[in-house]
Amino acid sequence: MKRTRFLRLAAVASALSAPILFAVSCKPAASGPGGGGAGGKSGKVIGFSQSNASENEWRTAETQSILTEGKARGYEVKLADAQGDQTKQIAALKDFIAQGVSAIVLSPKTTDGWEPVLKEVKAAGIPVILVDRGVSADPSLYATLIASDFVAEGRMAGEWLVKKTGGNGGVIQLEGSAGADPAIERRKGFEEALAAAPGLKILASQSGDFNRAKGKQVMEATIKAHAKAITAVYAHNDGMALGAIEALKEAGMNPGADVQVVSIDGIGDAFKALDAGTLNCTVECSPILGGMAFDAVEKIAKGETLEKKTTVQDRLFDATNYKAEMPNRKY
Ligand code: GYE
Repeated sequence: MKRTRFLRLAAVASALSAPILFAVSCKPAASGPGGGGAGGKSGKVIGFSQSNASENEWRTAETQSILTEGKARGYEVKLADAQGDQTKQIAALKDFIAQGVSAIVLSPKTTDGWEPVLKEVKAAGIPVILVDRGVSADPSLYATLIASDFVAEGRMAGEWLVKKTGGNGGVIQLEGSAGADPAIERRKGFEEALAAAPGLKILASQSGDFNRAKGKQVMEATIKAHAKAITAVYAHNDGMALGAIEALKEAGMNPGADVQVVSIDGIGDAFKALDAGTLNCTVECSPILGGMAFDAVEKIAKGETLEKKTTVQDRLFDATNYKAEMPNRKY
């Protein structure tokens, strides 16, 4: 591992190992429109609720981006890692209210179950900036959502696969975490694209929880069930695709050649797998959201009203264009 990368990871690891959240109450919650948009508090302490900091490299990069950007702009960022448990995330939001943070950056684990706590946050006058995933709640409860268009990502992956396979074959779909916005929407977009190719059938569709080891396990099980009928794998993130590639190799199959593998995120290891020829395509989904998140924090503090959604632009990489991009990858 290169020294700079090691230092970056070490910095994130030490931030993550900090106790969840304590003390440092700055000031009592001010009244004001808060979560609705304009009129946030002007303090410099931000609560960041991360759904699962150790889920994968993508999430490590996102955490690092938020922490680094906050520090660069003179904020204290309080990181609360919910370790994949929404109950912990809700408790963290309540802690942030008690501490009187000036804004909350929330990366929600699932779409459902947020209204009651977001109402409490709004009543405390604290604006909420959603990053990377959306929620199904009244939009007046948050200031803005900064995320990719997951349906479009799934559709791009599906259209690529239809073209590449000539619209024939058997696909295994490795889904993200149940109930998470990107899992629901990446499935929707992909299946919409496959509707145009009745000869390309989804043999099995199962959650690998956005995690490499789980992606591998699910792939092992589906190989046992479907063996030679598998001609393609679509994973809702690169981590699961990389796990699936390991499982395919161990089963004596040939990922990248006999089995087309397409996924989403565009992490560094996915580019290495594109280079090795074991992964065929990745649709980018940037975790470098710190700049946009703190732009939102600062606009809210100035009383500006934000668009309800800022869509992060994504690109598709495959054998035809990945090489030129390799030196530019930031995660
Ligand atoms: O693709 C995945 C992660 O919410 C967009 O969650 C994010 C997704 C990302 O853990 O790798």
